[in-house]
Amino acid sequence: MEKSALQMARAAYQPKLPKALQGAVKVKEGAATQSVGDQEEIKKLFPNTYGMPIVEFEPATEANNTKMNVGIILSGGQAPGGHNVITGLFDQIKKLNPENRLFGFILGPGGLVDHNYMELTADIIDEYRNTGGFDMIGSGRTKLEKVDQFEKGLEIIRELNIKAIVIIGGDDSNTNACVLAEYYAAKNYGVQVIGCPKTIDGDLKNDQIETSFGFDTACKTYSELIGNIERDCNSARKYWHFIKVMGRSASHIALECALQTQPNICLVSEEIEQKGMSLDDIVTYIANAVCQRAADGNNFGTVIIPEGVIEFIPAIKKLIAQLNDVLAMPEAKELDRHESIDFVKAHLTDENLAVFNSLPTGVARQLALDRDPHGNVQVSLIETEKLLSTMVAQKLEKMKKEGKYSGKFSAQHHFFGYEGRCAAPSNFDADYCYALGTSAAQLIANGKTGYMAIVKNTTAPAEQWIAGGVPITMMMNMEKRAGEMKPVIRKALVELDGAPFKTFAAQRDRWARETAYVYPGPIQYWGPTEVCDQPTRTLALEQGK
Ligand code: FBP
Repeated sequence: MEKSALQMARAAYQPKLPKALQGAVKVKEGAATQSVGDQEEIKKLFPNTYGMPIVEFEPATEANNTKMNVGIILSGGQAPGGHNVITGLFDQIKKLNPENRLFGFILGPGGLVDHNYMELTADIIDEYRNTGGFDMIGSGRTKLEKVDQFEKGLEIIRELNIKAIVIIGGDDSNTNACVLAEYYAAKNYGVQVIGCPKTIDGDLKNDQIETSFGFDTACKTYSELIGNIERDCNSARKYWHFIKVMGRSASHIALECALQTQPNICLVSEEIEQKGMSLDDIVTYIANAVCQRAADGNNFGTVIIPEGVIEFIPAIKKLIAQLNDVLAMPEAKELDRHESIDFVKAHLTDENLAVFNSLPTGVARQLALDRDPHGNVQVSLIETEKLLSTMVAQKLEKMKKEGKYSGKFSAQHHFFGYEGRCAAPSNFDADYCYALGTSAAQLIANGKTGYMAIVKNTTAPAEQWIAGGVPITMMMNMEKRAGEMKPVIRKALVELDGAPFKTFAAQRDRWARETAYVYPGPIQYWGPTEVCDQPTRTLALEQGK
């Protein structure tokens, strides 16, 4: 592999580890846990992995030299730092016992089922230290949920003498990790399953998980680009930039980028839902801001749009819920794309049909047809930024005719998504991921299954971070998926009474009127700590910093 100068220099970076993970560890167990909701149902579905205690690692004098081979799977969308979870895991299992071996399953969970794997040896691992991307073994979105998949996986697990599988994934993948852990435990197969909290979306967090890895780097990458656009925007003073940022459901990325760059407008999907806003309400809100700035002679501005906004508009949310039910009907499975649309239309209520018909054809088709293997609408394919700017232009035209607006409106569109998912991890993500991988190895060595590796106290210096594990069942509740109630990890949406949103809300009217842009610049890997080692504003505000 030909390497850039940065890649070569960065390979030498030694991620910082919490004190408790620097040598031998012992486990401190807390009290028994229960799930965040629907306790009785979750307990019934996970009799072998429910109620386990939270564990924390403490320094110990005696090393545990467990002999264990481990399998690793990268699942779902890429997130900066994934390679460091693997290098942390590798280094730790080799430290425990140099004979331990690490196997990577290729292209996601499908690799386990199809027996597609490679051994990750020291020379391969060294190529990927502190790099972005998931290309060491690739990732995929195959849903691990069926008994025959678990049994197929077991064949290769036995062949390679694997003691534990580590699944690096978001809420859906960790839900599946938990189901797999429960299955292997129920069958007494002696195979452990450990999860790791990944997703740039930042929505896999709760009392125990402070942040999912990748959020820090992705937000810093997008914020650099947004800052650059703001500076261009304030130089030419002739465009309104509509910038959609990733984040399938929650608006954490949009909000964090807004806190870092102070745009004129940032939509927050969770607020739109809470206020029951319609598409027209959103368009009016943006158009009014454009109009106000035009009155001050500023015919330019920036709007940040969370990728998932469309799903949070209450009327569209209702429509999607019914589409999910209709698409789950057995007859729907046999149809081609064209027939599906007619089928869907024939089964929608009048109210939902009216909303469906009011959407531009392309958007309606994407809502009805394009789903990922977990049944999620593929919001990254919907061009919300263009939809909104077109509707704002129409509204402004109308306002002009009514004599309420006399400015000029010209729009540019951007989508920041994939370019943030494989950036070289920031110091925070490099350290956090390496610590997560190390924790995962220690959870396995200490016989745990159905746990997610965690690292807490992450706004303090890395030495003071607290590492351990949390039972995955603790984060679960029952939700409707593809027409059926299923146990799933509860997604963390933006809390409207939380410090990040309140900080944004307290300033947004000023940001809308004035030009208060902040230009964060690119991620720095070497230099003053206030430049290189800052956590996200979201994390700092959530922890009262
Ligand atoms: P994960 O939840 O799997 O980490 O993926 C997040 C994400 O980056 C979303 O922000 C985005 O909507 C989606 O992946 C895009 O998926 P794909 O890579 O399949 O196009």
